[in-house]
Amino acid sequence: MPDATTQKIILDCDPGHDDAVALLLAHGNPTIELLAVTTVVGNQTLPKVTRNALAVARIAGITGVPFAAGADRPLLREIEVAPEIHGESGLDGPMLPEPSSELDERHAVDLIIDTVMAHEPGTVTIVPTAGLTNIALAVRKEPRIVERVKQVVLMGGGVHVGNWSPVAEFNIVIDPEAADIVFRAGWDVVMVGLDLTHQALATPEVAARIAAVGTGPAAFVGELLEFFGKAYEDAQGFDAPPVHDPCAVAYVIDPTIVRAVKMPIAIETTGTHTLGMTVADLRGPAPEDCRTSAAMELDHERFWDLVVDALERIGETPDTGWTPRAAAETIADIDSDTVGTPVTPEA
Ligand SMILES: [Ca+2]
Repeated sequence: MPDATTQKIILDCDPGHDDAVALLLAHGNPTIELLAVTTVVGNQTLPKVTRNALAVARIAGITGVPFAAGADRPLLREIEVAPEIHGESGLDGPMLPEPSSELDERHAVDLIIDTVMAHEPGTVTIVPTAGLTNIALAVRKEPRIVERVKQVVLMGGGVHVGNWSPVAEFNIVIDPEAADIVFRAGWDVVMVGLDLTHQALATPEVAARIAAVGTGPAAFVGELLEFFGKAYEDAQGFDAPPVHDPCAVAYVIDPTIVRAVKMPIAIETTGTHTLGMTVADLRGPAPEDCRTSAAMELDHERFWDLVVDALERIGETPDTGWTPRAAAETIADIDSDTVGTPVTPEA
């Protein structure tokens, strides 16, 4: 039951392997009350990431939470997706079940606005783990959300480090104008960027802890991380994949897991070589009216403790519509032994 320590959040995402883990963490952690989930073009096209969000919801057993689809393109820029990291589906690796729930009929922007305005001021945190198109549109459509929201804790950016360019991170650079609106809106923004998320590596030890949970949803996360790890190794030379998005949820659950530093942060929207850079002013002490901060250090152990704990609490879920790959292969083996003819897996 929600109580005074419960953190109400809206998760705005583009699943996305790490978005899926963020969704599972938000669902499984007892201090988070997930009010709504919204999707936006990003890692893949809007139809794909929206389908993925609903598939993850089925596997995780998330019911009674509205899901809505939002912007299918950035404010000004052409669509840029990330198949080299997330595959053609946006969530390659595991076999995905058909969604078993319907989308909310509202546009994501309206669901965000309605949800914020329906709750007490200062109680709702927005957690964007994707491009900031939906959030920028919500600010423009209903500016009163700015003073009503408790804080915005977003995965994106980095203090002068990048992954999509030398100095720009994907979520910011795919819609820098939207990011500019969000960072300048006047609410508290915590930038959980690459400085922090590159510490959230899913090492073999982490994978073993997740596997040891022994449930379907944990096996699903294992398959996600296996694909994600290979993609990160091939695309960016990582030994273990940085699992970005759940870091933002973890900060909301327990800010002591993260060291965040107050600093002015501006979004570069015109740079020839620096488009999408989150320009942080490190010239020290931040001015009194500074509303932005950057997450710099992660307690790796306690972060993964939260993820494992969430998976343990989720446990087995009914009607996932999902079969772990190992089990699917075993079934195929048994069938071929029994029947004597090879079984061709369905596409
Ligand atoms: Ca994401």
